[in-house]
Amino acid sequence: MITTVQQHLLQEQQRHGDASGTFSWLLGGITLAAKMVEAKIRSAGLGDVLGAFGAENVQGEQQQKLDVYANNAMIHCLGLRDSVAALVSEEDEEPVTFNRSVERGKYIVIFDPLDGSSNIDVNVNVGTIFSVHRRVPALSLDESILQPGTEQVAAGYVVYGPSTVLVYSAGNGVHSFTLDPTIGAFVLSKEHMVMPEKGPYYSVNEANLATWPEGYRTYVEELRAEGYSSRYIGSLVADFHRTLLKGGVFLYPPTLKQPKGKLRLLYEANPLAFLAEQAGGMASPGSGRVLEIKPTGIHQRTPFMVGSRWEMERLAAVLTREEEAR
Ligand code: AHM
Ligand code: MG
Repeated sequence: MITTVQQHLLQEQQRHGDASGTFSWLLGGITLAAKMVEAKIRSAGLGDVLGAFGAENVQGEQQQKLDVYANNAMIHCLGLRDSVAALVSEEDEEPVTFNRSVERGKYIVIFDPLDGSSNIDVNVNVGTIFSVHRRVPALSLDESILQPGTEQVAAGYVVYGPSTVLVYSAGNGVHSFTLDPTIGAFVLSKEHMVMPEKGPYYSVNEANLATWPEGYRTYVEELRAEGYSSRYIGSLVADFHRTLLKGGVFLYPPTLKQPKGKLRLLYEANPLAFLAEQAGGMASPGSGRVLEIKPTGIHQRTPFMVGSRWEMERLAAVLTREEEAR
């Protein structure tokens, strides 16, 4: 028999002595929103769903109509759940709270509703990324939101590709589910995924090469010399998904234009770093762990390097070597 994502979560929770089901109810909100977004994406081009919405988000980026739709779907599907104290989205400047006492909400959900939106109009994979934190009663709501990634209770993403795949971890391994369109449910496809220890690909926007710190240039040159192949989709979820399955390394180093990196700590780097570590890989902002960064703002950016253990250890060694030579 099949196992749906909801059943899988319930089993996990029972194993961990939390039988209330609150958490699986919350994840149910995310999967419902994902199915709404997937339905919209599948028919993109038929209706008036492609193209710019006509406004900019807090990052000063053009919002696409599907960005707005995906954000509304997440807020609608999660906002009705009492267990949600606040929602934090790439598309909203401030955390979204609800007309009920924050004390009733045990969880904070942080998300990028539609990652890779520059790829929508050209029919290339996009995704939804999410991170779940516990609201800590002894902390203010803002402090609860700004907990480091190590405190995530769950994280995951949905990649809208040739099939729609959900990958999540609640701290006990990484599991993937494929949307079965005939029954409308995410069905278990891989349990306890392990990122290969070493892979064949590096993935980076090489157009920025001239303005990376020296160490990253040396590192990529070394990988090239060793026969690595290059892959870059420009949708973080899709580039990460490949890295999880095939191994290798994804890099978004500091650049002249984005000295603090381009990707966002709370809803891009942290959830994917959590998944990478759960699958045996590593994630770093240049040195140390992404998950140990103490956030100072909800839309803060970070350099983000993630991948197989071998490539990540090699990166750390090259960056240290370059640092010492200076
Ligand atoms: P978005 O959340 O506005 O879609 O932007 C994030 C995207 C990531 O999906 C991707 O890894 C990165 O931006 C690509 O950036 P670039 O075009 O600079 O290579
Ligand atoms: Mg994004």
